[in-house]
Amino acid sequence: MSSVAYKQADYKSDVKPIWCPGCGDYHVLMSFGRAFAQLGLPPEKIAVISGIGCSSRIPAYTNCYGFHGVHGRSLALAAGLKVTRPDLTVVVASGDGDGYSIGGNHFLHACRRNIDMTYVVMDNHIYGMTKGQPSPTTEPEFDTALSPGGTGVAPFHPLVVALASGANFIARCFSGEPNQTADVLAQAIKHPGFSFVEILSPCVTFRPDEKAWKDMVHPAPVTETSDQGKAARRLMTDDGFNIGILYRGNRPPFQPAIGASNVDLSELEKDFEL
Ligand SMILES: Cc1ncc(C[n+]2csc(CCOP(=O)(O)OP(=O)(O)O)c2C)c(N)n1
Ligand code: SF4
Ligand SMILES: [Mg+2]
Repeated sequence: MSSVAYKQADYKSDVKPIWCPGCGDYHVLMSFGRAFAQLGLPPEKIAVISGIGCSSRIPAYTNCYGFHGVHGRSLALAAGLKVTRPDLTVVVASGDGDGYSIGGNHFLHACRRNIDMTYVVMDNHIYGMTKGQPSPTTEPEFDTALSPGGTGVAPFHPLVVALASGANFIARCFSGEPNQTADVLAQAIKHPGFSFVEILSPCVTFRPDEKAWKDMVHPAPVTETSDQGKAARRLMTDDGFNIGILYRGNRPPFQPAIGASNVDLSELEKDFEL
Protein backbone atom coordinates (compact mmCIF):
# COMPACT_ATOMS: atom_id res chain seq x y z
CA MET A 1 0.00 0.00 0.00
CA SER A 2 1.10 3.56 -0.63
CA SER A 3 0.44 6.92 0.99
CA VAL A 4 -0.08 8.48 -2.48
CA ALA A 5 -3.74 8.99 -3.38
CA TYR A 6 -4.39 7.43 -6.77
CA LYS A 7 -7.34 7.97 -9.10
CA GLN A 8 -8.80 5.65 -11.70
CA ALA A 9 -7.20 7.79 -14.46
CA ASP A 10 -3.73 7.12 -13.04
CA TYR A 11 -3.91 3.55 -14.39
CA LYS A 12 -4.90 4.43 -17.97
CA SER A 13 -2.42 4.14 -20.82
CA ASP A 14 -2.39 6.34 -23.93
CA VAL A 15 -3.67 3.47 -26.05
CA LYS A 16 -7.28 4.00 -27.14
CA PRO A 17 -9.43 0.87 -26.77
CA ILE A 18 -10.73 -0.54 -30.06
CA TRP A 19 -13.64 -2.47 -28.54
CA CYS A 20 -17.03 -2.05 -30.25
CA PRO A 21 -19.10 0.84 -28.86
CA GLY A 22 -21.17 -0.55 -25.96
CA CYS A 23 -18.91 -3.56 -25.26
CA GLY A 24 -19.01 -4.50 -21.57
CA ASP A 25 -15.21 -4.60 -21.42
CA TYR A 26 -15.02 -0.77 -21.29
CA HIS A 27 -16.65 -0.91 -17.86
CA VAL A 28 -14.36 -3.71 -16.73
CA LEU A 29 -11.35 -1.55 -17.60
CA MET A 30 -12.90 1.23 -15.54
CA SER A 31 -13.39 -1.17 -12.62
CA PHE A 32 -9.74 -2.25 -12.77
CA GLY A 33 -8.64 1.39 -12.36
CA ARG A 34 -11.12 2.02 -9.55
CA ALA A 35 -10.04 -1.12 -7.66
CA PHE A 36 -6.33 -0.29 -7.99
CA ALA A 37 -6.97 3.29 -6.83
CA GLN A 38 -9.08 2.07 -3.91
CA LEU A 39 -6.14 -0.09 -2.79
CA GLY A 40 -3.62 2.71 -3.39
CA LEU A 41 -1.45 0.44 -5.54
CA PRO A 42 1.33 2.16 -7.52
CA PRO A 43 0.95 1.20 -11.23
CA GLU A 44 4.52 -0.10 -11.32
CA LYS A 45 3.66 -2.60 -8.59
CA ILE A 46 0.89 -4.20 -10.66
CA ALA A 47 1.22 -6.66 -13.55
CA VAL A 48 -1.81 -7.31 -15.75
CA ILE A 49 -1.39 -10.53 -17.72
CA SER A 50 -3.69 -11.84 -20.46
CA GLY A 51 -4.14 -14.32 -23.27
CA ILE A 52 -5.92 -13.54 -26.56
CA GLY A 53 -9.44 -12.25 -27.16
CA CYS A 54 -11.22 -8.89 -27.06
CA SER A 55 -11.18 -9.14 -23.25
CA SER A 56 -7.48 -9.97 -23.24
CA ARG A 57 -6.63 -6.57 -24.75
CA ILE A 58 -6.89 -5.00 -21.30
CA PRO A 59 -3.16 -4.94 -20.40
CA ALA A 60 -2.44 -2.50 -23.25
CA TYR A 61 -5.06 -0.11 -21.93
CA THR A 62 -3.48 0.15 -18.48
CA ASN A 63 -0.14 1.73 -17.65
CA CYS A 64 0.75 -1.10 -15.27
CA TYR A 65 3.27 -3.71 -16.27
CA GLY A 66 1.58 -6.11 -18.63
CA PHE A 67 1.94 -9.10 -20.85
CA HIS A 68 -0.45 -9.90 -23.70
CA GLY A 69 0.45 -13.55 -24.03
CA VAL A 70 -0.77 -16.42 -26.18
CA HIS A 71 -4.30 -17.80 -26.28
CA GLY A 72 -5.21 -19.74 -23.13
CA ARG A 73 -1.83 -19.46 -21.42
CA SER A 74 -2.19 -16.36 -19.27
CA LEU A 75 -2.33 -18.28 -15.99
CA ALA A 76 0.90 -20.13 -16.66
CA LEU A 77 2.67 -16.85 -17.37
CA ALA A 78 1.15 -15.19 -14.34
CA ALA A 79 2.04 -18.07 -12.01
CA GLY A 80 5.69 -17.92 -13.11
CA LEU A 81 5.73 -14.18 -12.56
CA LYS A 82 4.12 -14.26 -9.12
CA VAL A 83 6.37 -16.97 -7.67
CA THR A 84 9.47 -15.08 -8.77
CA ARG A 85 8.16 -11.56 -8.01
CA PRO A 86 5.85 -11.97 -5.01
CA ASP A 87 6.10 -8.22 -4.40
CA LEU A 88 3.93 -7.56 -7.49
CA THR A 89 0.14 -7.59 -7.51
CA VAL A 90 -0.70 -9.96 -10.33
CA VAL A 91 -4.08 -9.64 -12.06
CA VAL A 92 -4.93 -11.94 -14.94
CA ALA A 93 -7.53 -10.96 -17.57
CA SER A 94 -9.22 -13.56 -19.71
CA GLY A 95 -12.39 -14.44 -21.63
CA ASP A 96 -14.65 -17.47 -21.64
CA GLY A 97 -12.93 -18.83 -24.76
CA ASP A 98 -9.41 -18.05 -23.62
CA GLY A 99 -9.97 -19.17 -20.04
CA TYR A 100 -12.44 -22.05 -20.23
CA SER A 101 -11.72 -23.64 -23.66
CA ILE A 102 -8.06 -23.64 -24.60
CA GLY A 103 -7.02 -22.48 -21.11
CA GLY A 104 -9.39 -24.78 -19.19
CA ASN A 105 -6.70 -27.08 -17.88
CA HIS A 106 -4.60 -24.18 -16.61
CA PHE A 107 -7.69 -22.88 -14.82
CA LEU A 108 -8.09 -26.12 -12.83
CA HIS A 109 -4.48 -26.22 -11.75
CA ALA A 110 -4.25 -22.53 -10.95
CA CYS A 111 -7.19 -22.99 -8.55
CA ARG A 112 -5.46 -26.04 -7.06
CA ARG A 113 -2.06 -24.38 -6.66
CA ASN A 114 -3.55 -21.33 -4.97
CA ILE A 115 -0.82 -18.87 -5.93
CA ASP A 116 -1.74 -15.38 -4.74
CA MET A 117 -3.23 -13.69 -7.79
CA THR A 118 -6.58 -12.51 -9.09
CA TYR A 119 -8.11 -14.15 -12.14
CA VAL A 120 -10.74 -12.06 -13.92
CA VAL A 121 -12.74 -13.71 -16.68
CA MET A 122 -14.91 -11.45 -18.82
CA ASP A 123 -17.60 -13.92 -19.74
CA ASN A 124 -19.77 -12.97 -22.73
CA HIS A 125 -20.77 -16.56 -23.58
CA ILE A 126 -19.14 -16.24 -27.04
CA TYR A 127 -15.82 -15.97 -28.86
CA GLY A 128 -16.08 -12.25 -29.62
CA MET A 129 -12.74 -11.63 -31.29
CA THR A 130 -13.12 -14.43 -33.85
CA LYS A 131 -16.67 -13.35 -34.75
CA GLY A 132 -19.13 -15.32 -32.73
CA GLN A 133 -18.34 -19.02 -32.33
CA PRO A 134 -19.92 -20.74 -29.31
CA SER A 135 -17.77 -20.97 -26.18
CA PRO A 136 -18.01 -23.35 -23.20
CA THR A 137 -20.52 -21.00 -21.53
CA THR A 138 -22.76 -20.53 -24.59
CA GLU A 139 -26.32 -21.68 -24.02
CA PRO A 140 -27.04 -25.00 -25.82
CA GLU A 141 -29.95 -23.52 -27.80
CA PHE A 142 -28.03 -20.43 -29.00
CA ASP A 143 -28.75 -20.57 -32.71
CA THR A 144 -26.56 -18.84 -35.30
CA ALA A 145 -25.21 -19.55 -38.76
CA LEU A 146 -22.08 -20.84 -36.99
CA SER A 147 -24.05 -23.14 -34.68
CA PRO A 148 -27.27 -23.99 -36.54
CA GLY A 149 -29.97 -25.07 -34.11
CA GLY A 150 -27.56 -24.51 -31.19
CA THR A 151 -24.74 -26.77 -30.07
CA GLY A 152 -27.01 -28.78 -27.77
CA VAL A 153 -24.07 -29.06 -25.38
CA ALA A 154 -24.51 -28.34 -21.66
CA PRO A 155 -22.59 -25.23 -20.61
CA PHE A 156 -19.54 -25.31 -18.35
CA HIS A 157 -20.11 -23.90 -14.84
CA PRO A 158 -16.96 -21.88 -14.08
CA LEU A 159 -17.77 -21.08 -10.45
CA VAL A 160 -18.51 -24.68 -9.53
CA VAL A 161 -15.35 -25.81 -11.31
CA ALA A 162 -13.33 -23.16 -9.46
CA LEU A 163 -14.71 -24.28 -6.10
CA ALA A 164 -14.10 -27.96 -6.77
CA SER A 165 -10.56 -27.22 -7.93
CA GLY A 166 -9.61 -25.23 -4.83
CA ALA A 167 -10.02 -21.52 -5.64
CA ASN A 168 -9.82 -19.48 -2.44
CA PHE A 169 -12.21 -16.65 -3.38
CA ILE A 170 -15.08 -16.84 -5.85
CA ALA A 171 -17.25 -13.96 -7.02
CA ARG A 172 -19.52 -12.99 -9.88
CA CYS A 173 -19.91 -9.41 -11.10
CA PHE A 174 -21.70 -7.56 -13.89
CA SER A 175 -19.72 -5.12 -16.04
CA GLY A 176 -22.63 -2.65 -15.99
CA GLU A 177 -22.06 -2.12 -12.24
CA PRO A 178 -18.48 -0.75 -12.32
CA ASN A 179 -18.42 0.51 -8.72
CA GLN A 180 -19.63 -2.75 -7.28
CA THR A 181 -17.23 -4.64 -9.55
CA ALA A 182 -14.35 -2.43 -8.38
CA ASP A 183 -15.20 -3.20 -4.73
CA VAL A 184 -15.25 -6.94 -5.42
CA LEU A 185 -11.99 -6.75 -7.38
CA ALA A 186 -10.33 -4.85 -4.54
CA GLN A 187 -11.41 -7.55 -2.09
CA ALA A 188 -10.27 -10.30 -4.45
CA ILE A 189 -6.84 -8.69 -4.80
CA LYS A 190 -6.51 -8.31 -1.03
CA HIS A 191 -7.56 -11.88 -0.32
CA PRO A 192 -4.54 -14.22 -0.13
CA GLY A 193 -4.38 -17.05 -2.64
CA PHE A 194 -6.08 -17.62 -5.99
CA SER A 195 -9.11 -15.36 -6.35
CA PHE A 196 -11.52 -15.94 -9.20
CA VAL A 197 -13.86 -13.17 -10.37
CA GLU A 198 -16.22 -13.96 -13.21
CA ILE A 199 -17.56 -10.75 -14.79
CA LEU A 200 -20.62 -11.01 -17.02
CA SER A 201 -19.57 -8.60 -19.77
CA PRO A 202 -21.95 -8.40 -22.76
CA CYS A 203 -20.70 -8.74 -26.35
CA VAL A 204 -23.11 -6.30 -27.96
CA THR A 205 -22.02 -7.26 -31.49
CA PHE A 206 -22.33 -11.04 -31.54
CA ARG A 207 -24.73 -11.39 -28.59
CA PRO A 208 -27.04 -8.35 -28.74
CA ASP A 209 -29.45 -10.40 -26.61
CA GLU A 210 -27.02 -9.89 -23.70
CA LYS A 211 -28.13 -6.24 -23.42
CA ALA A 212 -30.95 -7.77 -21.35
CA TRP A 213 -28.45 -8.89 -18.69
CA LYS A 214 -28.76 -5.52 -16.96
CA ASP A 215 -32.32 -6.48 -15.98
CA MET A 216 -31.47 -10.08 -15.17
CA VAL A 217 -28.59 -9.66 -12.71
CA HIS A 218 -29.47 -9.40 -9.03
CA PRO A 219 -27.58 -9.40 -5.74
CA ALA A 220 -26.90 -12.90 -4.43
CA PRO A 221 -29.77 -13.66 -2.03
CA VAL A 222 -27.31 -15.10 0.50
CA THR A 223 -24.21 -13.76 2.16
CA GLU A 224 -20.78 -15.14 1.33
CA THR A 225 -19.62 -18.33 3.00
CA SER A 226 -16.34 -20.05 3.83
CA ASP A 227 -18.07 -23.43 3.96
CA GLN A 228 -17.26 -25.33 0.75
CA GLY A 229 -20.25 -27.67 1.05
CA LYS A 230 -22.67 -24.78 1.46
CA ALA A 231 -21.01 -22.88 -1.39
CA ALA A 232 -21.21 -25.95 -3.66
CA ARG A 233 -24.95 -26.38 -3.04
CA ARG A 234 -25.59 -22.70 -3.67
CA LEU A 235 -23.48 -22.53 -6.82
CA MET A 236 -24.98 -25.69 -8.28
CA THR A 237 -28.48 -24.25 -7.96
CA ASP A 238 -27.50 -20.73 -8.90
CA ASP A 239 -29.34 -19.08 -11.84
CA GLY A 240 -26.12 -17.67 -13.31
CA PHE A 241 -27.04 -14.07 -12.47
CA ASN A 242 -26.34 -13.89 -8.72
CA ILE A 243 -23.89 -11.06 -8.17
CA GLY A 244 -21.51 -10.79 -5.25
CA ILE A 245 -18.80 -12.64 -3.37
CA LEU A 246 -20.00 -16.21 -3.17
CA TYR A 247 -17.13 -18.01 -1.45
CA ARG A 248 -14.16 -16.84 0.60
CA GLY A 249 -11.87 -19.63 1.81
CA ASN A 250 -8.85 -19.60 4.06
CA ARG A 251 -6.40 -21.98 2.44
CA PRO A 252 -2.81 -20.68 2.71
CA PRO A 253 -1.39 -19.53 -0.63
CA PHE A 254 1.38 -21.44 -2.34
CA GLN A 255 4.59 -19.43 -2.41
CA PRO A 256 7.86 -21.32 -2.84
CA ALA A 257 10.93 -19.81 -1.19
CA ILE A 258 12.84 -17.71 -3.68
CA GLY A 259 16.52 -16.91 -3.75
CA ALA A 260 19.66 -17.70 -5.66
CA SER A 261 19.41 -21.04 -7.43
CA ASN A 262 21.77 -23.66 -6.07
CA VAL A 263 21.51 -25.80 -9.21
CA ASP A 264 24.81 -26.16 -11.02
CA LEU A 265 23.70 -26.03 -14.66
CA SER A 266 26.99 -27.41 -16.00
CA GLU A 267 26.39 -30.59 -14.00
CA LEU A 268 22.83 -30.79 -15.27
CA GLU A 269 23.97 -30.28 -18.87
CA LYS A 270 26.29 -33.29 -18.59
CA ASP A 271 23.27 -35.52 -17.95
CA PHE A 272 21.85 -34.54 -21.33
CA GLU A 273 25.06 -34.84 -23.36
CA LEU A 274 24.72 -37.13 -26.38
C1 LIG B 1 -3.76 -21.09 -30.32
C2 LIG B 1 -4.87 -20.21 -30.82
N1 LIG B 1 -6.04 -20.78 -31.17
C3 LIG B 1 -7.06 -19.99 -31.60
C4 LIG B 1 -6.88 -18.64 -31.70
C5 LIG B 1 -8.02 -17.80 -32.24
N2 LIG B 1 -8.70 -17.06 -31.20
C6 LIG B 1 -8.34 -15.81 -30.86
S1 LIG B 1 -9.31 -15.14 -29.70
C7 LIG B 1 -10.26 -16.54 -29.63
C8 LIG B 1 -11.47 -16.64 -28.74
C9 LIG B 1 -11.64 -15.48 -27.86
O1 LIG B 1 -12.79 -15.66 -27.08
P1 LIG B 1 -12.84 -15.14 -25.59
O2 LIG B 1 -11.67 -15.61 -24.83
O3 LIG B 1 -14.18 -15.51 -25.08
O4 LIG B 1 -12.66 -13.58 -25.73
P2 LIG B 1 -13.66 -12.45 -26.23
O5 LIG B 1 -13.13 -12.06 -27.58
O6 LIG B 1 -15.03 -13.01 -26.28
O7 LIG B 1 -13.50 -11.38 -25.21
C10 LIG B 1 -9.79 -17.52 -30.50
C11 LIG B 1 -10.41 -18.85 -30.69
C12 LIG B 1 -5.64 -18.09 -31.32
N3 LIG B 1 -5.40 -16.79 -31.34
N4 LIG B 1 -4.65 -18.91 -30.88
S1 SF4 C 1 -16.79 -8.26 -30.64
FE1 SF4 C 1 -17.97 -8.34 -28.73
S2 SF4 C 1 -16.43 -8.70 -27.11
FE2 SF4 C 1 -15.34 -7.99 -28.95
S3 SF4 C 1 -15.16 -5.75 -28.70
FE3 SF4 C 1 -17.01 -6.16 -29.91
S4 SF4 C 1 -18.67 -6.22 -28.38
FE4 SF4 C 1 -16.75 -6.49 -27.26
MG1 LIG D 1 -15.85 -14.39 -24.87
